[in-house]
Amino acid sequence: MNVTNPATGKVIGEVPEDTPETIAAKLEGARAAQAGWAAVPLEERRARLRGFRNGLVGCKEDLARRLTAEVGKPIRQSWAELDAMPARIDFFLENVGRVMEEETVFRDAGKGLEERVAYEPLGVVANISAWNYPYFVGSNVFVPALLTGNAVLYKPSELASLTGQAIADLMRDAGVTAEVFTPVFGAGAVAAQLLTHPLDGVYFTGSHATGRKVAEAAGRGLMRMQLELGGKDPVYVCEDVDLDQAAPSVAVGAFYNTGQSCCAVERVYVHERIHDAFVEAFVNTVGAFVVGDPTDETAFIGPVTRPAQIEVLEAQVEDARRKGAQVPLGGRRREGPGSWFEPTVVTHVDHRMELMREESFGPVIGIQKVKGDDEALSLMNDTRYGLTAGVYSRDRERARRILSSVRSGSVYWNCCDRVSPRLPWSGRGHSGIGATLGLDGIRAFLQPKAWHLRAPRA
Ligand code: TXE
Repeated sequence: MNVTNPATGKVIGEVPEDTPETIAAKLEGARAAQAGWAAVPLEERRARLRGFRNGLVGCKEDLARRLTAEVGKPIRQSWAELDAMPARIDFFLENVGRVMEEETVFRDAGKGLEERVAYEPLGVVANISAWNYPYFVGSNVFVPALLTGNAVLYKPSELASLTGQAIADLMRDAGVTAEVFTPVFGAGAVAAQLLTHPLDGVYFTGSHATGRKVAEAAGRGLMRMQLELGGKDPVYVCEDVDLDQAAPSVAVGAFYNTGQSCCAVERVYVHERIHDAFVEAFVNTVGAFVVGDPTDETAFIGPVTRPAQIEVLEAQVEDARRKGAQVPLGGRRREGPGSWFEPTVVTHVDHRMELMREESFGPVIGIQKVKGDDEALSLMNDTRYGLTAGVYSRDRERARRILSSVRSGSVYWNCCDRVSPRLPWSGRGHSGIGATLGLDGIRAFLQPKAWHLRAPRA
């Protein structure tokens, strides 16, 4: 399987693609190894995952360059992803013990009866992952899965295979064997083949369309399933904000990682009283973002990682134009090698337009004028997705009122495009099922066992 640099269109590497036979053999190896791994004392499992964490820190520069080469992420943003990894892994290391702790929930000394709950790993789980933040979205699954005693078959995105390979190598160096953490390489067909096997769980990060296929496969095999899917995340900017703070904050939330974040701002609603001034400040901010060679430290916007997405962006902008929208900035693909799309701001939009309904997942954003909070809330909820939503206002109570009525897994006041290892990450509706991160994101890899214990009569 070739690996292509999206900034140049050049092939930069090769990865051996798995076949039905190698997948079956890997699964068998994982099955054989899992019980032994679960029997390793938690302290030792923790030590090995700490070794993985330290390995990431030790070769940060190489890993960042590799990530930038294969997905086109601007180098500063590759560094930032790697810099955030230790704290993320530490959260799991520090909290796995208390989540796994057995508890006595009932005791009757007179009858010699005790009831206890214990938590066991699921067994062998598949982690099918996305390319946009391969370290984040991968480790959200495989770190807690391994810590809790599961074996993992890790299928990185075909667009981030070199990074997947590097992650697998670091695991091995840290003493997590190739059977306990097994990479599986390939595209959709390989992932689909993997899911024909009897697994104990599938943890998927990716698009809604693929998530549905994974759900069907998980249903057929009756296996535990978790889906972290896309979004159409809204932000509402109230009339009381400081534009110099709000406009750049929302612009970065929309265009960071070239707009290819699951929680990127995808729709902006602005109170009519400040709409024009906000658009001006927003366009000025976005117009100043440096677009270019992602290995250059000044670059803020890089190529679109998946070439086919360029057509989606073009079609959304074209559909919006046809229905009356204006495009004060960008709007076109950039010719030349690689896959590039101009940072694009679209105004005078409404919900008849694809741009305001379907995930763009690229450097394109629509801004819509609203009359007030009620209209903003009803538009924010006019979607089948529900990953994140934000309100910018000086008034915390007003933001709380709006955000508590928004259907989404995470809500933000005066911030956006933010993830914390301490908080559960989940989606409503088409944005997914289950939660990663937080304590829920550790429990997700465990199953309870109920112990009914009766002491023999003396
Ligand atoms: O997804 P794809 P991508 C979302 C983000 C966007 C998408 C981008 O919002 O929608 O992910 O990631 C494999 N059976 N999130 O383009 O194409 C494929 O090989 C089984 C949400 O990678 O769906 C890859 O490994 N698997 C998020 C994986 O599915 C199949 C965080 C994803 O591919 C398959 C980050 C099949 N039939 C991104 N076909 C969150 N909510 O946390 C393909 N695959």
